[in-house]
Amino acid sequence: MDPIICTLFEGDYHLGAAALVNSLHASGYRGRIFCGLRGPLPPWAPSPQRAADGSARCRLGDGPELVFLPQETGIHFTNHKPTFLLNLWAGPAAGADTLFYFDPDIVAKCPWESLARWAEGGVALCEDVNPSLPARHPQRVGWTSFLARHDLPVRTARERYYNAGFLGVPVEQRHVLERWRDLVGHIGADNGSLQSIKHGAAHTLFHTPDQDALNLALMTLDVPVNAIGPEGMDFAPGGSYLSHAIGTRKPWRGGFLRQALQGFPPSLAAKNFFQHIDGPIPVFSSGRRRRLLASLRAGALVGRFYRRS
Ligand SMILES: [Mn+2]
Repeated sequence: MDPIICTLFEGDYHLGAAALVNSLHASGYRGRIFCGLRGPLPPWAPSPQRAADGSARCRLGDGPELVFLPQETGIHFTNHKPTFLLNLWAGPAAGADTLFYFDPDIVAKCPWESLARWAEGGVALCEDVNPSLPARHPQRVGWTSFLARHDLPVRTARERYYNAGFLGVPVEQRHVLERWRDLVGHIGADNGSLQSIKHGAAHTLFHTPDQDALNLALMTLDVPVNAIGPEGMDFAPGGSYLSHAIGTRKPWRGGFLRQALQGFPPSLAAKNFFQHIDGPIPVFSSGRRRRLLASLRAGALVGRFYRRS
């Protein structure tokens, strides 16, 4: 079976998911996109057909087909990722040769063929904002002791730190997801909770539990990683694959002029989000669209003259 794409969203992240779907449509992807969600179906879903099990599906013109799957979990969605992917493979996406996950604050910038190639023979990943995490970094030294306590020896010396907002997993490497899920559980037990995306300070052993767990999983396995540097998500200039609007200033919430006056001009990811707001899913009403674009232009103008040093 062909590759499958999935994402997870709740609250106003459905606006980001709509832009993600539009960007995948623009890339030429015409397969299925599984949307795990909490709460009601997004208002932009065109005439969804509901099934008895609570799921719903709809098709966007000539594709892709969207399948909405309500998720019953109390933990933060970011910590739910590996379980969600494994459930897909065990159920509605059974037989898929590759599973791609995208955060709803990501848009694709390149043709689908380039994204599909990313996961050939290895786990597709992108390096994070701070991409260097040497094998003997004190953080990894702490992680190694943690792994030993759970009878998991380090099998591969990793030097880079990957972002967990996007990944592509070929079926031969599905065990990465199992290890990732188990480690999210172990870290949750250590931290006392899986309710939040961040925990403690940056030097805390597990500051970003789900992403740290993915990086730990890679230390314990000898799977090949097909990686792009931080430019792959527009964390650095020169990228051509994805754009990832990380942090709390989500582009669909606007406020660009105010942020620019505070020294935060609109990010490249914010600008790329607005490349994908029109179709096939209209993400905003025409009035809201106009106000957001005016705010974006004003923020960009201020940002040319004024930025935080
Ligand atoms: Mn994200």
